[in-house]
Amino acid sequence: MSSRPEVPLFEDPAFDPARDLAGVAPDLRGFVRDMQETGGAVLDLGAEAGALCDRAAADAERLMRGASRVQDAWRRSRAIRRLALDPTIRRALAAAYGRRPFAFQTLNFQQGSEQPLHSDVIHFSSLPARFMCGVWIALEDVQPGAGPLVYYPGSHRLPLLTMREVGVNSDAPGPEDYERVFVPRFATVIAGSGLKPSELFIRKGQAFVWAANLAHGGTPITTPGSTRKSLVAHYYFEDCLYFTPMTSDVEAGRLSVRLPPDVRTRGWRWPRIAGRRAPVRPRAVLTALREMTREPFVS
Ligand SMILES: O=C(O)CCC(=O)C(=O)O
Repeated sequence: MSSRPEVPLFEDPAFDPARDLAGVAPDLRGFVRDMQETGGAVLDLGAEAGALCDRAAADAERLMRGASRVQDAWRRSRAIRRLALDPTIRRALAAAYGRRPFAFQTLNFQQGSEQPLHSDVIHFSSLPARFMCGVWIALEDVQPGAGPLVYYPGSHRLPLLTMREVGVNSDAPGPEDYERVFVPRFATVIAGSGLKPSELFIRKGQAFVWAANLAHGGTPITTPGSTRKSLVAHYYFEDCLYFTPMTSDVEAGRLSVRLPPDVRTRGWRWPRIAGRRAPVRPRAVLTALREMTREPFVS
């Protein structure tokens, strides 16, 4: 993997299966093809994953102390860290993106999240664009009524929306603009796209990979008290610039550049542009330093 593509392999508008799948290992061609066609694909993590999922679920529950979500439990759970570093996932992502991935964040859920529809790219973006993805790992079989993940196959091909494009006229947008303006506007865009939703029913030890711009969210929980134990790991790819569009003025070129943690090394990744280290504001370095020593937190 010496030359770095500027577009993830499966996101290339000129993707040609006959040509582009020839360089992909035969057992991963179906995965890459699914990513290309729908923006999401299922992976089986193998025979040992079931026991690891049980340990990850127990660790997450202990760290949640009654809450329903914990972020970055990988810092305190070997099982969660091992799942985020799973070699099957890393190999598949490297094949689909053409760059090496690294996990930078984990989220564990005890119940369905009921999160509004969104695409991750407003939270975690990169230059070159779209070198980011989420991986949703089922820590138990997903049951109807437990608020399964919903996603819109094909939505990864829609244009990437910025805060200004949805109507936030600010050079320093923030989370409140996201809730108030972005979320409803995004729902309207998806409703108007003509795309149809799919719900995700996968088994313990399976993982669903979603492309950075794939629209997804949590459906309502219709069986009160049901659990939907899951682990979401977010990945960036090597040698990119990493930034947060939600707090950036993309059109003006004012990007909230970040130094994402690296789950494998427990350090961080310095953002790079065209093979060189990118300049980073001292505040971003301080944030990264704080992140390195932060305990998992619940919400
Ligand atoms: O698990 C879910 O219901 C949603 C998770 C999600 O949207 C995310 O982590 O980005």
